[in-house]
Amino acid sequence: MAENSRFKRQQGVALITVLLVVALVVIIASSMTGRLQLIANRTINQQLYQQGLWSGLAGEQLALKVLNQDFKDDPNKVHLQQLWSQQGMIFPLENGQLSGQIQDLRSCFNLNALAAEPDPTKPFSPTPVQRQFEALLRSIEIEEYLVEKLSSTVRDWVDKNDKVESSIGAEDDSYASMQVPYLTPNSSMATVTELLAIDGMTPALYRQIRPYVCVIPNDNDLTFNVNTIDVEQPALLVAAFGDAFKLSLSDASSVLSSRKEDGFSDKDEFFATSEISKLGKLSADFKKQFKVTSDSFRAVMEFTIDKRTFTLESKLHRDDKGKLMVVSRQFGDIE
Ligand SMILES: [Ca+2]
Repeated sequence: MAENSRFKRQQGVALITVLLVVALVVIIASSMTGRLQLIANRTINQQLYQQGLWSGLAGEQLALKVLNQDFKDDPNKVHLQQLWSQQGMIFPLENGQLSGQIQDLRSCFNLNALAAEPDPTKPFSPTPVQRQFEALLRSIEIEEYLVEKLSSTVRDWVDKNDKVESSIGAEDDSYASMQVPYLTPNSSMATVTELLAIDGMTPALYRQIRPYVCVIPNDNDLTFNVNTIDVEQPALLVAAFGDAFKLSLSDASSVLSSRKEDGFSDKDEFFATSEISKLGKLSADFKKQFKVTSDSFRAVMEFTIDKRTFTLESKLHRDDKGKLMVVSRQFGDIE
Protein backbone atom coordinates (compact mmCIF):
# COMPACT_ATOMS: atom_id res chain seq x y z
CA MET A 1 0.00 0.00 0.00
CA ALA A 2 2.77 2.42 1.05
CA GLU A 3 4.84 1.48 -2.02
CA ASN A 4 1.85 2.08 -4.29
CA SER A 5 1.30 5.65 -3.02
CA ARG A 6 5.09 6.44 -3.34
CA PHE A 7 4.91 5.25 -6.96
CA LYS A 8 1.96 7.64 -7.58
CA ARG A 9 3.91 10.53 -5.97
CA GLN A 10 6.88 9.73 -8.20
CA GLN A 11 4.58 9.85 -11.25
CA GLY A 12 3.52 13.37 -10.12
CA VAL A 13 7.16 14.50 -9.79
CA ALA A 14 7.95 13.18 -13.28
CA LEU A 15 5.02 15.13 -14.73
CA ILE A 16 6.15 18.35 -13.07
CA THR A 17 9.70 17.76 -14.31
CA VAL A 18 8.44 17.24 -17.86
CA LEU A 19 6.34 20.42 -17.64
CA LEU A 20 9.36 22.34 -16.31
CA VAL A 21 11.54 21.08 -19.15
CA VAL A 22 8.87 22.02 -21.72
CA ALA A 23 8.54 25.48 -20.16
CA LEU A 24 12.33 25.94 -20.24
CA VAL A 25 12.50 24.83 -23.88
CA VAL A 26 9.71 27.29 -24.78
CA ILE A 27 11.54 30.13 -22.98
CA ILE A 28 14.84 29.29 -24.68
CA ALA A 29 13.17 28.95 -28.09
CA SER A 30 11.35 32.27 -27.81
CA SER A 31 14.49 34.01 -26.60
CA MET A 32 16.41 32.52 -29.55
CA THR A 33 13.74 33.75 -31.97
CA GLY A 34 14.01 37.24 -30.47
CA ARG A 35 17.78 37.20 -30.77
CA LEU A 36 17.63 35.90 -34.33
CA GLN A 37 15.23 38.69 -35.24
CA LEU A 38 17.56 41.23 -33.62
CA ILE A 39 20.55 39.85 -35.53
CA ALA A 40 18.55 39.88 -38.78
CA ASN A 41 17.47 43.51 -38.18
CA ARG A 42 21.02 44.50 -37.29
CA THR A 43 22.31 42.94 -40.52
CA ILE A 44 19.63 44.75 -42.55
CA ASN A 45 20.52 48.05 -40.82
CA GLN A 46 24.23 47.48 -41.46
CA GLN A 47 23.50 46.81 -45.13
CA LEU A 48 21.39 49.98 -45.36
CA TYR A 49 24.11 51.98 -43.59
CA GLN A 50 26.71 50.69 -46.05
CA GLN A 51 24.42 51.47 -48.97
CA GLY A 52 23.78 54.97 -47.59
CA LEU A 53 27.47 55.55 -46.92
CA TRP A 54 28.61 54.54 -50.40
CA SER A 55 25.75 56.42 -52.06
CA GLY A 56 26.65 59.50 -50.01
CA LEU A 57 30.30 59.19 -51.01
CA ALA A 58 29.24 58.81 -54.66
CA GLY A 59 27.24 62.03 -54.23
CA GLU A 60 30.32 63.70 -52.77
CA GLN A 61 32.30 62.74 -55.89
CA LEU A 62 29.55 64.23 -58.02
CA ALA A 63 29.72 67.47 -56.00
CA LEU A 64 33.51 67.62 -56.54
CA LYS A 65 33.02 67.01 -60.27
CA VAL A 66 30.39 69.74 -60.58
CA LEU A 67 32.49 72.28 -58.66
CA ASN A 68 35.56 71.40 -60.70
CA GLN A 69 33.61 71.84 -63.93
CA ASP A 70 32.33 75.26 -62.82
CA PHE A 71 35.88 76.26 -61.87
CA LYS A 72 37.14 75.09 -65.27
CA ASP A 73 34.42 77.08 -67.04
CA ASP A 74 35.14 80.24 -65.04
CA PRO A 75 38.00 80.27 -62.52
CA ASN A 76 37.46 83.96 -61.69
CA LYS A 77 33.90 83.84 -60.41
CA VAL A 78 31.63 81.76 -58.20
CA HIS A 79 28.00 82.74 -58.58
CA LEU A 80 24.45 81.44 -58.23
CA GLN A 81 23.91 80.65 -61.91
CA GLN A 82 26.58 77.94 -61.90
CA LEU A 83 25.87 74.22 -61.88
CA TRP A 84 26.83 73.73 -58.21
CA SER A 85 24.08 76.10 -57.10
CA GLN A 86 21.20 74.12 -58.61
CA GLN A 87 18.70 73.03 -55.97
CA GLY A 88 16.48 69.98 -55.77
CA MET A 89 18.60 67.54 -57.80
CA ILE A 90 17.35 63.99 -57.21
CA PHE A 91 19.04 60.86 -58.56
CA PRO A 92 17.01 57.63 -58.46
CA LEU A 93 19.20 54.71 -57.42
CA GLU A 94 18.52 51.01 -56.96
CA ASN A 95 16.21 50.71 -53.91
CA GLY A 96 16.41 54.38 -53.04
CA GLN A 97 17.23 57.90 -54.13
CA LEU A 98 20.04 60.37 -53.67
CA SER A 99 19.55 64.10 -53.38
CA GLY A 100 21.99 66.81 -52.50
CA GLN A 101 22.89 70.45 -52.43
CA ILE A 102 26.00 72.57 -52.24
CA GLN A 103 26.45 75.78 -50.23
CA ASP A 104 29.19 78.36 -50.65
CA LEU A 105 30.71 78.75 -47.17
CA ARG A 106 31.82 82.27 -48.10
CA SER A 107 28.17 83.30 -48.26
CA CYS A 108 27.74 82.99 -44.48
CA PHE A 109 29.44 84.28 -41.33
CA ASN A 110 32.33 81.96 -40.44
CA LEU A 111 32.11 81.69 -36.63
CA ASN A 112 35.70 80.46 -36.41
CA ALA A 113 36.82 83.94 -37.48
CA LEU A 114 35.92 85.10 -33.97
CA ALA A 115 39.14 83.44 -32.80
CA ALA A 116 41.11 86.32 -34.35
CA GLU A 117 43.72 87.73 -32.00
CA PRO A 118 42.86 91.15 -30.51
CA ASP A 119 44.81 94.28 -31.29
CA PRO A 120 47.64 94.23 -28.67
CA THR A 121 47.16 97.97 -28.11
CA LYS A 122 43.47 97.41 -27.22
CA PRO A 123 43.46 94.11 -25.34
CA PHE A 124 40.11 94.69 -23.62
CA SER A 125 38.15 95.98 -26.60
CA PRO A 126 36.03 93.79 -28.83
CA THR A 127 37.94 92.67 -31.94
CA PRO A 128 36.86 93.95 -35.38
CA VAL A 129 35.38 90.49 -36.13
CA GLN A 130 33.35 90.69 -32.92
CA ARG A 131 32.02 94.07 -34.07
CA GLN A 132 31.04 92.46 -37.37
CA PHE A 133 29.30 89.58 -35.56
CA GLU A 134 27.46 92.11 -33.41
CA ALA A 135 26.36 93.99 -36.55
CA LEU A 136 24.96 90.74 -37.90
CA LEU A 137 23.06 89.95 -34.70
CA ARG A 138 21.63 93.49 -34.52
CA SER A 139 20.53 93.29 -38.15
CA ILE A 140 18.52 90.17 -37.46
CA GLU A 141 16.93 91.87 -34.46
CA ILE A 142 18.57 90.08 -31.58
CA GLU A 143 18.15 92.02 -28.33
CA GLU A 144 21.06 94.32 -27.50
CA TYR A 145 22.18 92.65 -24.24
CA LEU A 146 22.24 89.28 -26.01
CA VAL A 147 24.21 90.76 -28.92
CA GLU A 148 27.05 91.72 -26.60
CA LYS A 149 26.77 88.57 -24.51
CA LEU A 150 26.95 86.20 -27.49
CA SER A 151 29.72 88.15 -29.16
CA SER A 152 31.83 87.65 -26.00
CA THR A 153 30.89 84.05 -25.23
CA VAL A 154 31.28 82.77 -28.81
CA ARG A 155 34.65 84.50 -29.05
CA ASP A 156 35.78 82.95 -25.74
CA TRP A 157 34.60 79.54 -26.98
CA VAL A 158 36.82 79.59 -30.08
CA ASP A 159 39.78 81.73 -29.01
CA LYS A 160 42.92 79.87 -27.96
CA ASN A 161 43.26 81.26 -24.46
CA ASP A 162 41.21 80.47 -21.36
CA LYS A 163 41.03 84.07 -20.24
CA VAL A 164 37.60 85.70 -20.10
CA GLU A 165 37.85 88.66 -22.48
CA SER A 166 35.07 90.71 -20.86
CA SER A 167 32.84 90.62 -17.80
CA ILE A 168 30.09 88.94 -19.83
CA GLY A 169 32.36 86.36 -21.49
CA ALA A 170 32.56 82.68 -20.50
CA GLU A 171 35.53 80.33 -20.25
CA ASP A 172 36.01 77.01 -18.43
CA ASP A 173 34.97 78.35 -15.01
CA SER A 174 31.47 79.19 -16.25
CA TYR A 175 30.89 75.79 -17.82
CA ALA A 176 32.65 73.69 -15.16
CA SER A 177 30.21 74.90 -12.52
CA MET A 178 27.12 73.82 -14.46
CA GLN A 179 24.96 70.85 -13.43
CA VAL A 180 26.45 68.88 -16.33
CA PRO A 181 29.95 70.36 -16.42
CA TYR A 182 32.08 70.70 -19.54
CA LEU A 183 34.99 72.77 -20.80
CA THR A 184 35.50 75.16 -23.69
CA PRO A 185 37.40 73.73 -26.70
CA ASN A 186 39.50 76.92 -27.08
CA SER A 187 39.82 76.03 -30.76
CA SER A 188 37.86 76.13 -34.01
CA MET A 189 34.32 74.82 -33.99
CA ALA A 190 33.72 71.63 -35.94
CA THR A 191 29.98 72.17 -36.31
CA VAL A 192 27.54 75.05 -35.89
CA THR A 193 25.57 72.97 -33.34
CA GLU A 194 28.34 73.76 -30.83
CA LEU A 195 26.63 77.12 -30.51
CA LEU A 196 23.95 75.39 -28.45
CA ALA A 197 26.51 74.63 -25.75
CA ILE A 198 27.63 78.24 -25.45
CA ASP A 199 26.57 80.44 -22.55
CA GLY A 200 23.74 82.78 -23.53
CA MET A 201 22.46 80.65 -26.41
CA THR A 202 18.92 79.23 -26.42
CA PRO A 203 17.22 76.97 -28.98
CA ALA A 204 15.06 79.93 -30.15
CA LEU A 205 18.11 82.16 -30.66
CA TYR A 206 19.93 79.31 -32.39
CA ARG A 207 17.08 78.95 -34.91
CA GLN A 208 17.23 82.70 -35.56
CA ILE A 209 21.02 82.81 -36.03
CA ARG A 210 21.59 79.44 -37.74
CA PRO A 211 20.72 80.47 -41.35
CA TYR A 212 23.39 83.19 -41.31
CA VAL A 213 26.35 81.38 -39.80
CA CYS A 214 28.63 78.48 -40.66
CA VAL A 215 31.96 77.06 -39.57
CA ILE A 216 34.87 76.47 -41.91
CA PRO A 217 37.20 73.80 -40.49
CA ASN A 218 40.43 75.28 -39.12
CA ASP A 219 39.86 78.53 -40.96
CA ASN A 220 39.79 81.83 -39.09
CA ASP A 221 39.21 84.08 -42.09
CA LEU A 222 36.12 86.20 -42.47
CA THR A 223 35.62 86.78 -46.17
CA PHE A 224 32.42 87.10 -48.15
CA ASN A 225 31.66 86.17 -51.72
CA VAL A 226 29.40 89.06 -52.75
CA ASN A 227 28.12 86.93 -55.64
CA THR A 228 26.61 84.21 -53.45
CA ILE A 229 25.20 86.00 -50.39
CA ASP A 230 21.50 85.21 -50.51
CA VAL A 231 19.41 88.16 -51.64
CA GLU A 232 17.18 87.43 -48.62
CA GLN A 233 20.14 87.81 -46.24
CA PRO A 234 21.35 91.43 -46.60
CA ALA A 235 22.25 91.29 -42.88
CA LEU A 236 25.43 89.44 -43.93
CA LEU A 237 26.54 92.37 -46.05
CA VAL A 238 25.76 94.73 -43.18
CA ALA A 239 27.90 92.49 -40.95
CA ALA A 240 30.79 92.55 -43.44
CA PHE A 241 30.94 96.34 -43.24
CA GLY A 242 30.49 96.17 -39.47
CA ASP A 243 30.55 99.38 -37.49
CA ALA A 244 33.46 100.64 -39.58
CA PHE A 245 31.23 101.87 -42.41
CA LYS A 246 27.67 101.22 -41.27
CA LEU A 247 26.00 100.01 -44.44
CA SER A 248 22.23 100.21 -43.93
CA LEU A 249 20.07 97.12 -44.26
CA SER A 250 18.05 98.73 -47.05
CA ASP A 251 21.20 99.63 -49.02
CA ALA A 252 22.57 96.10 -48.52
CA SER A 253 19.30 94.72 -49.78
CA SER A 254 19.36 97.05 -52.77
CA VAL A 255 22.94 95.98 -53.73
CA LEU A 256 21.98 92.31 -53.63
CA SER A 257 18.68 92.66 -55.46
CA SER A 258 20.25 94.69 -58.28
CA ARG A 259 23.10 92.18 -58.66
CA LYS A 260 23.19 90.50 -62.07
CA GLU A 261 22.12 86.86 -62.18
CA ASP A 262 25.69 85.76 -62.81
CA GLY A 263 27.00 88.14 -60.16
CA PHE A 264 29.57 90.92 -60.22
CA SER A 265 32.34 90.45 -62.78
CA ASP A 266 34.93 91.48 -60.20
CA LYS A 267 35.27 93.14 -56.80
CA ASP A 268 35.62 96.60 -58.29
CA GLU A 269 32.19 96.35 -59.90
CA PHE A 270 30.77 95.66 -56.43
CA PHE A 271 32.66 98.57 -54.83
CA ALA A 272 31.49 100.86 -57.64
CA THR A 273 27.79 100.36 -56.88
CA SER A 274 26.20 103.58 -55.63
CA GLU A 275 25.29 102.05 -52.24
CA ILE A 276 28.88 100.97 -51.52
CA SER A 277 30.77 103.86 -53.12
CA LYS A 278 28.89 106.41 -51.01
CA LEU A 279 30.33 104.82 -47.84
CA GLY A 280 33.64 106.55 -48.50
CA LYS A 281 37.15 105.34 -49.17
CA LEU A 282 37.72 101.73 -48.20
CA SER A 283 41.25 100.66 -47.35
CA ALA A 284 42.92 97.95 -49.41
CA ASP A 285 43.07 95.82 -46.27
CA PHE A 286 39.36 96.20 -45.62
CA LYS A 287 38.55 95.36 -49.24
CA LYS A 288 40.35 92.01 -48.86
CA GLN A 289 37.27 90.64 -47.09
CA PHE A 290 35.22 90.82 -50.24
CA LYS A 291 35.56 88.39 -53.10
CA VAL A 292 33.68 87.19 -56.16
CA THR A 293 35.14 83.69 -55.81
CA SER A 294 35.17 81.09 -53.06
CA ASP A 295 37.53 78.50 -51.64
CA SER A 296 35.12 76.72 -49.26
CA PHE A 297 31.98 74.75 -49.88
CA ARG A 298 29.65 72.45 -47.99
CA ALA A 299 27.95 69.57 -49.79
CA VAL A 300 25.04 67.77 -48.11
CA MET A 301 23.99 64.43 -49.58
CA GLU A 302 20.84 62.57 -48.53
CA PHE A 303 20.23 58.96 -49.41
CA THR A 304 16.63 57.90 -48.76
CA ILE A 305 15.38 54.33 -48.66
CA ASP A 306 12.10 53.05 -47.18
CA LYS A 307 11.47 56.30 -45.27
CA ARG A 308 14.96 56.07 -43.77
CA THR A 309 17.46 58.80 -44.55
CA PHE A 310 21.22 58.66 -44.43
CA THR A 311 22.95 62.04 -44.49
CA LEU A 312 26.54 62.89 -45.33
CA GLU A 313 27.88 66.41 -45.02
CA SER A 314 31.26 67.11 -46.61
CA LYS A 315 33.19 70.33 -46.37
CA LEU A 316 35.41 71.09 -49.33
CA HIS A 317 38.37 73.41 -49.74
CA ARG A 318 39.99 74.69 -52.91
CA ASP A 319 43.67 75.52 -52.55
CA ASP A 320 45.60 78.29 -54.30
CA LYS A 321 46.38 75.98 -57.20
CA GLY A 322 42.67 75.30 -57.78
CA LYS A 323 42.74 71.78 -56.34
CA LEU A 324 39.52 70.92 -54.52
CA MET A 325 39.63 68.47 -51.62
CA VAL A 326 37.45 67.15 -48.82
CA VAL A 327 38.49 68.57 -45.45
CA SER A 328 35.79 67.13 -43.20
CA ARG A 329 32.91 64.67 -43.24
CA GLN A 330 29.98 64.28 -40.91
CA PHE A 331 27.59 61.35 -41.01
CA GLY A 332 24.07 61.29 -39.69
CA ASP A 333 22.16 64.30 -38.41
CA ILE A 334 23.55 67.56 -39.66
CA GLU A 335 23.67 71.10 -38.37
CA1 LIG B 1 38.88 80.55 -25.02
